[in-house]
Amino acid sequence: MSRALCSEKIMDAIENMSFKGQYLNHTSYGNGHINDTYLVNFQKDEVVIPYILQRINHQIFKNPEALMHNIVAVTSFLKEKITLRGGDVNRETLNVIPTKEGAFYYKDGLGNYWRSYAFLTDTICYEILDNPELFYQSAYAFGNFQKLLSDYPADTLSETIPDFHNTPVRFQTFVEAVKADVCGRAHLVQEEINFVMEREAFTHILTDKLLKGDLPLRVTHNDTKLNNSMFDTATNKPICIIDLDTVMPGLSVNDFGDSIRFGATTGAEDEPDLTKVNFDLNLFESYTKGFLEGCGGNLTEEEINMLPIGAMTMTLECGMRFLTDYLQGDTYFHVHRDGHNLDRCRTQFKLVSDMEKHFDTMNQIINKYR
Ligand code: ADP
Ligand code: GN1
Ligand code: MG
Repeated sequence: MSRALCSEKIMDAIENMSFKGQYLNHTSYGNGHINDTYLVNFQKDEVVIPYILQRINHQIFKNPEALMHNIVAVTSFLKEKITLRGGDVNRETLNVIPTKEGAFYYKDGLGNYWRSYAFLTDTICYEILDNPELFYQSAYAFGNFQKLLSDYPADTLSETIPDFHNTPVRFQTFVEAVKADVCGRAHLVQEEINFVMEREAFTHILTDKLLKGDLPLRVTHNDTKLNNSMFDTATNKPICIIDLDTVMPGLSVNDFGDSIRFGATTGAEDEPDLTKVNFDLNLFESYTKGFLEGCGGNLTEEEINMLPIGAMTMTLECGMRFLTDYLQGDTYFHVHRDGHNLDRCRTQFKLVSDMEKHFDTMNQIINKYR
């Protein structure tokens, strides 16, 4: 989409949302890799009202209608639980702002899907942190999110991305991308390709356990990055779990693992200097403690046993997905520079190597808090 057209389409979407007051301005917002996110400001009676407007990435989410149905159903369910615990439904879950026609999304003339949320004011979104206490808090929130959804009727949820965390399927897609090599980049990343190939057997551990019934299928978030939890500026504790596009049946250990790969590190996900990227066992310990407490005794023995494998699987899978996207020409994740996906892939593989070295210590930490 060209910039001018894009701006015109954004204004069209804004006009179709039931925002209150007069339009002031809008700007690109956040660091999500998938959707196009905007902050839109309106003014009513001298008060500025901010909104989040998102163009849903419908190349990735093929059925935005079913996706929005999931989100509205899940947030309604969460609101009942939040009310029961005496919480604030306007701050502790996402609130979809309907279109002027009362729908949960707006489809424009070009086939783009737009949705809007109330903006969570007085919150901070951390992209990276080195503070174990804050990471503990994030872990508690993601664990508790899963606990709150433990009695959600899973069969009513649509699978918004099929095989999202099916790591062996991700491996196959990666192998096909290497074979096809549509951009002629494979020769540049032979070391990274070998890194994945050597770990094929590892990619099957969790899916095999799921098939055998050793791990339960639960309703999970599936994208538990630190920047998908919003911290309250007043308390510096997470107030709301966001980015609910991938809430669907999944494995609890993957929710644990996805947070670890993004957060239990000394470097950013896309840090080009790998000497700055190390697996941080202190942060791992804080997250473990918080997640197990947040899950509130809901996890089985085997789920707890598998937490370190979950961390390694999600880190390897994510690195493999970045590498696949690099090979396929950067069509999935938003990129902001040449080689961006390759830098991201390398940080993940660095962390996998570190985790392999510290596997015994990870297990000892898990045993301390089980
Ligand atoms: P993506 O799927 O692209 O990651 P997200 O839904 O996570 O999109 O949104 C991207 C970023 O926008 C978030 O990391 C957060 O910083 C910000 N954001 C999203 N929703 C809200 C909200 N309701 N209030 C305030 N900020 C938000
Ligand atoms: C994407 O949407 P965002 O930026 O929170 C991706 C995750 C990856 C992550 C890597 C729907 O998350 O699966 O782990 O990037 N989301 C989707 O940073 O693919
Ligand atoms: Mg996000």
